[in-house]
Amino acid sequence: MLIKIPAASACNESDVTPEAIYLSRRSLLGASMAGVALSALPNWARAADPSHYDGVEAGNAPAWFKEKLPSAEWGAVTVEGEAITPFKDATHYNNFYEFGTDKGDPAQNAGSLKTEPWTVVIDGEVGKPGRYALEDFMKPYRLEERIYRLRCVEAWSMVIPWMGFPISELLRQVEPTANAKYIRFETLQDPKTMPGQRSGFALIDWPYVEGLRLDEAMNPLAILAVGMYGRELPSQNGAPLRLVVPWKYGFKSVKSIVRISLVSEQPKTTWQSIAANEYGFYANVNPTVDHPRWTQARERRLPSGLFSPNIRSTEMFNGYGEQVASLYSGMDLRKNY
Ligand SMILES: Nc1nc2c(c(=O)[nH]1)N[C@H]1C(S)=C(S)[C@@H](COP(=O)(O)O)O[C@H]1N2
Ligand SMILES: [Mo]
Repeated sequence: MLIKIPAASACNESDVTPEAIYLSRRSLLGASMAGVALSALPNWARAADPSHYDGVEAGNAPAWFKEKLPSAEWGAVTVEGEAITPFKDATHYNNFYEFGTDKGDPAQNAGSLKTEPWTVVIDGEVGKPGRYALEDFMKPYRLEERIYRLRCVEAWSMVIPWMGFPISELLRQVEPTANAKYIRFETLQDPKTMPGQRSGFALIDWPYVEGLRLDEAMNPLAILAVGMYGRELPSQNGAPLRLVVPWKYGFKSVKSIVRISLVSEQPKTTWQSIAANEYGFYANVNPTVDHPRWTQARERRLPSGLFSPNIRSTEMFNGYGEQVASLYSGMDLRKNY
């Protein structure tokens, strides 16, 4: 008798294209996950030292990054008792629609991104607006390693050792005015090097935009990252400068930032503009508020095999409630999803 085993691709999200289409599939996958027992957590944690990360592909770090490495604070924030996702997975399973909508597309295509020279504009409601070469923009900051969970709205997650600095330190430099209520981040728009911006397929009105309330941006966990796994950011992970807000769904953590604006009104953000009923401005990780088409109570911690899925319960605020819950006291998180 012939036993039918589904081809790996039949259940592999990496072969699905726009998030919208991928999402309709999620409900099927969600149903099949319902009966799966939670697998045991790996109960080992690695020392936070870049030499301990296996399989890290050597990069080609700019001089300013190399100069900052010796004074970096390793393991400034860590995740206890959860394995760090292998470098290979963190760099080959990506969402970066500027380079294509398949999970493998960014690794394949982001080589065309030119990160040197790179300019960052600071504007809007600030005392000190400016336009900086990245190496000048970075001068005031010491790098910290922040090992954070990353929970995508699509219900998969990773643990990634980022290198960056708190946004609060940037805000101290640029001096927001009394009118500044939100911070808005914009990704590079360059159809010449970003093939996803040349096709209308992703439904995105480029450039990709994200934002935070000013008090969220001031929270010590909110960082701007320039590296991961002890090296500079690989292009597919949002080189050379990206946001990381670990208590929110991954789509808030905008990549390859060229502009940071302090604004008085809540910015119009990319995924909210595409489907406001599915993706809110807040996008706090919340296992009790399901996506309209699938549960957010569980997640696949990558790497996760087709036949031995590594499923775990999703934590409120992605496990960072102690640090961030007070930002939302008195707010209805069911409405403000
Ligand atoms: N500019 C831009 N930023 C982006 C995205 C994108 O498509 N474009 N995808 C987001 C989503 S949905 C996630 S889950 C994270 C993924 O980050 P990673 O690939 O480094 O894991 O990046 C976010 N930042
Ligand atoms: Mo995501």
